Amino acid sequence: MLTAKIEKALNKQIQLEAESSFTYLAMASWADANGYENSAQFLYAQSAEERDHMLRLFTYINDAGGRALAPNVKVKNDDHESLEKLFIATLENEQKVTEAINNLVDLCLKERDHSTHNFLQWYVAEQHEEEKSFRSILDLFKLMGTDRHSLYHLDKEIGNRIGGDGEPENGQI
Ligand code: OFO
Repeated sequence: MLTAKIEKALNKQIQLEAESSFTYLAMASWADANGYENSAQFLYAQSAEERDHMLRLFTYINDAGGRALAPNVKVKNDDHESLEKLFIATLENEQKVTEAINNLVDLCLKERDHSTHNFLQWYVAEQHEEEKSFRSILDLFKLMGTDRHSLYHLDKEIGNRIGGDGEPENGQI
């Protein structure tokens, strides 16, 4: 049984996962429209992963006797100055999500909700992988540079990461 506080906090996390999903969808579209086809595929897959994260929360809340609420998502279809800037924004987004997960875990300890605490450990590990994944993409920009030739190869390399360890596996289109 979930306390009202935990149920509310889990529903807030649903909102955040949905926002991540749509943010990556908007980013994928920008990448697609700007000729970065492989990065676009990577981001479409990442968007699908975030939707899965959201659905996991739905199932958990409802299985625990609560009620998961469909999120109300407003997403900006931002223009990005460069592919590198776009990936800087992805890492910042992941860091924001990690902080939210950490706060949720703290709340579970405070409320003595060991079941939800246990459930959230999957998200703790996932956030570690996702931050690692986006950080390693940003390292590529430093290693390879950002001239046109480098960007062509960089985009290919990002595409190669789809389905690799800790990388997006679902939702390739
Ligand atoms: Fe949902 O894992 Fe990232 O944001």
